[in-house]
Amino acid sequence: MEEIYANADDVKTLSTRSSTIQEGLRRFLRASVLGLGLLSVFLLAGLIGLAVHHHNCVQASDQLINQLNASLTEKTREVECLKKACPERWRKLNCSCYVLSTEKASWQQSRDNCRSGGADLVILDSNEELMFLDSMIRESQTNYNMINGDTWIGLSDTEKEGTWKWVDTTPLNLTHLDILWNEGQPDNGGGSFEEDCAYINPATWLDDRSCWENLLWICEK
Ligand SMILES: [Ca+2]
Ligand SMILES: [Ca+2]
Ligand SMILES: [Ca+2]
Repeated sequence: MEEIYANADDVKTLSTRSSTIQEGLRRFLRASVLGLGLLSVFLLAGLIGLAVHHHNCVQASDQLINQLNASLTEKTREVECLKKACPERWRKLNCSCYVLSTEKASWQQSRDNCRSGGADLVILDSNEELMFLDSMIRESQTNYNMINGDTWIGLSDTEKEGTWKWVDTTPLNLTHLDILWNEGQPDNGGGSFEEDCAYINPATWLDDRSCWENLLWICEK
């Protein structure tokens, strides 16, 4: 009988130990899962951080390459400009060559004359160019004793009345230039002959004039 009780005690002890071991295992597993979960979160955060860093680095290097390319293009253009030679009698400013006529012609004839020399009637792009043209015309007025310095430029509204376009088809925009239409101009002739071609005098204001009239002209190439 005593032996049976002793065995029952042993079974109880074993059962208690087994429960303790199982509980320990469960805690260990829970701790392990929690630890692995935390580790995964840290790893994921690290990977995201690395990916963002990599993305930023790629973006920064792309930006740098674009800047270098733009700078190289600009420098190449500057070198080409410096190397560019203008024909005899032509004057150079930055990347362009200019010549002012010594005779007078209609706007279309003036343009044809420019084009036969690989140029076109001048397009006003900058105030520096305006000042340059102004001095060219004034100098010519003195040298050739030309009282009237009215000079055709590459601007007309022949395609559509009131819509002024340069000879390269870009629309007129005077906002960045120190030149305006003369007072009351353009007036398209004010009811007499139609005026569809523009001239400068010398380069201080603009006016429209009948294209068939004979004026000086400036070519640019
Ligand atoms: Ca120009
Ligand atoms: Ca007109
Ligand atoms: Ca006019």
